[in-house]
Amino acid sequence: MPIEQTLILIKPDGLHRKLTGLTIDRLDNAGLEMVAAKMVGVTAELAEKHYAEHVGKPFYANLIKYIRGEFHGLADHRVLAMVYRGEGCIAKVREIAGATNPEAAKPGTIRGSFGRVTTAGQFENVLHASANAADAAREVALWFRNGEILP
Ligand code: IDP
Ligand code: MG
Repeated sequence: MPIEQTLILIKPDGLHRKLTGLTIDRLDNAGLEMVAAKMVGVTAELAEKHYAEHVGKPFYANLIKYIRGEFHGLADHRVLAMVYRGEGCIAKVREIAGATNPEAAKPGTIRGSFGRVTTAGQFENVLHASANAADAAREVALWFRNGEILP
């Protein structure tokens, strides 16, 4: 398996519910290595670039509010952004994260254990993890500059 990099975001619900440590612990125990990390204030522009593929979907407007912390009262619209590196890292992190819809995610995955679907139909699923190699390359470049990632 190739050595890959992937983008992980601890979303506002994950920060609000203090699930950062648990998430990092699970990634550590899967043998994956953190090679970059920073708190980021998510501007509307960054949120819209990150979620460009979802423009026009019924959940899009709330998705932009969600990733900017507007449902969780977070100061500065913050998320924790990280890059992980390792063999087959992209698929491994998706497996640890679980399916997009927390109701469908396997028990024991982060989303399956801790995600929720709100009464308004919003998926609050704790973390973002790049879905494939093309997304990972685009997303890592969107959130981090070269010098911020360990060589
Ligand atoms: P992913 O985060 O597992 O890659 P995507 O399909 O890329 O899933 O969707 C991005 C984010 O948009 C999801 O993590 C979730 O927060 C939200 N989302 C996706 N599909 C729905 C939906 O059908 N209803 C509400 N929110 C959704
Ligand atoms: Mg996605």
